Amino acid sequence: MNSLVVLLVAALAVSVKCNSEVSFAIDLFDRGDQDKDGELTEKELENVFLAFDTNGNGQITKQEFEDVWVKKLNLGPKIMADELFNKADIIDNDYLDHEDLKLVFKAFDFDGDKSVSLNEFLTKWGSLTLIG
Ligand SMILES: [Ca+2]
Ligand SMILES: [Ca+2]
Ligand SMILES: [Ca+2]
Repeated sequence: MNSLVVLLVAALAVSVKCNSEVSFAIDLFDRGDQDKDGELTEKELENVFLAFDTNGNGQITKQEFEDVWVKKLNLGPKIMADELFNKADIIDNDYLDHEDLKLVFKAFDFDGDKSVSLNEFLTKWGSLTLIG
């Protein structure tokens, strides 16, 4: 897909969502994009992973995910954390590890350039049906 198509798809995906949901997604992207270059790299996603892996054992349990999402970062209700956790747990074994992380990154990186742009992020995010 060329970037214009990606842009159009992103615009379509976000247009059916309410504004608060889009700004929420942009806020999430912004938190992950530590060097603020408008792209999420695998390294930046890895840092997000580390923030959730509170005991540092390389696995994020649902409990850890909920605690960080709801209490530490105050991003939303537990039910939303649960749903995101289940979507991210692509290798369905009740914890998130680097294998899941790789697949999540791939799912967002539509053009395969090893970097997730804001458009890619919004397109994928718009296709996730989240509660709230
Ligand atoms: Ca970046
Ligand atoms: Ca898993
Ligand atoms: Ca990309």
